[in-house]
Amino acid sequence: MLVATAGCQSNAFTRMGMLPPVTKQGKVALTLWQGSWIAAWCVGIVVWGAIIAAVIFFRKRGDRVPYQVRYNLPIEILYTVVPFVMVGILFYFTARDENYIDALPPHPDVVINVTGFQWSWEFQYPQYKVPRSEYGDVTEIGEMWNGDTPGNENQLPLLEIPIGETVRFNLTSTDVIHSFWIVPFEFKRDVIPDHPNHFEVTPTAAYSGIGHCSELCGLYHSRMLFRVEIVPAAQFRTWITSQQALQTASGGVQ
Ligand SMILES: [Cu+2]
Repeated sequence: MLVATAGCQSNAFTRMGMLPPVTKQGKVALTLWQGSWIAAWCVGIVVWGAIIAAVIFFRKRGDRVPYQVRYNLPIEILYTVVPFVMVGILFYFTARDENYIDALPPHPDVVINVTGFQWSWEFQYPQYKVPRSEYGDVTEIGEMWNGDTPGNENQLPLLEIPIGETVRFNLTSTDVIHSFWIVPFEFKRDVIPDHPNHFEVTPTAAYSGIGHCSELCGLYHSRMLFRVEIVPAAQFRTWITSQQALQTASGGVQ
């Protein structure tokens, strides 16, 4: 079963539109998504089969009025109970997986304070005294996006996280509601003013891509992007050291 699921997760069709997951939690979300599709297909096949059987076996064969029936208690009980059972099964697996995905183990290896604002992101690594991403000034962002020239990817704020360690995200907003979305996490969470949100992931694979805001938040919402790099732990530590050196050089660390 595990082997079958692992095999399934590598195929674009069996992932039903999802990207390959890059975290433990993403794998769980993907498996829930696939399981829901399998359940939906099973229900669909039964329903389509019943419709086709009715069309074939109970079609009009003459002018005689068909045999009329009223009340069939066993069938009425069946179609009341079966949907409850189906909802119960979907509820069980969803609640189980949500609890896993939402779990916040007490001692994360890496903590990142994410601040969303119109229209960019700031990433702070408080454990390492790396107080902000190297880019993230809102007026510069505005200028950067003026005109039709696409922005330079290297000017986007950078979020770098290590493979195989637990990473805690603390999400806050300084203005309106945003939403923090890294597509292959198979997960997003709202970033709400005066209401800190949290979640934790354990990255399992290297990844390099673009993260998004997924809550319409104003004029430049669609351009509220950031770079994501998931790298081996040693490379992550080297990057942290280089960030600390940069901060010291610019004289800006408290
Ligand atoms: Cu936003």
